[in-house]
Amino acid sequence: MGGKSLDGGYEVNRAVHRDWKLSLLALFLIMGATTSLWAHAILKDSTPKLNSTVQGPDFDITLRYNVRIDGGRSRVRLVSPDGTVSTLKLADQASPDSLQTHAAGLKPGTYKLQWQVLASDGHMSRGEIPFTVN
Ligand SMILES: [Cu+2]
Repeated sequence: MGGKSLDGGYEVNRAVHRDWKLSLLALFLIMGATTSLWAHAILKDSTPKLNSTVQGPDFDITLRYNVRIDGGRSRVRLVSPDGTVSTLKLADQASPDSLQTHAAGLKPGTYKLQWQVLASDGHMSRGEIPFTVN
């Protein structure tokens, strides 16, 4: 039982199997890297713009991305100067790559928008937009 030729054959089989798994892993890594290059949501433009000053107390907020995003699974939160965080109610998407909402009753000070969006490829991205209200 278990002669040299059988053992040898087993070793070869295992080596081939391992190579096949490594190739598959490499393929998935390459696919993942490629996908992440073109499909994650990247903020292209916003109102207010990054580090800009806007006139309060009320103004519209628009965030535009490089890809389609799922508005139903995206969130925009407003961080007030005192650290209070409130979730802004999103309007219906005017275009598939953008989010719209509205800020009301803001006193002068420094604020931050925290966004979290689900891109069309199923990946979440998040970011912050600091801005000032006059
Ligand atoms: Cu992605």
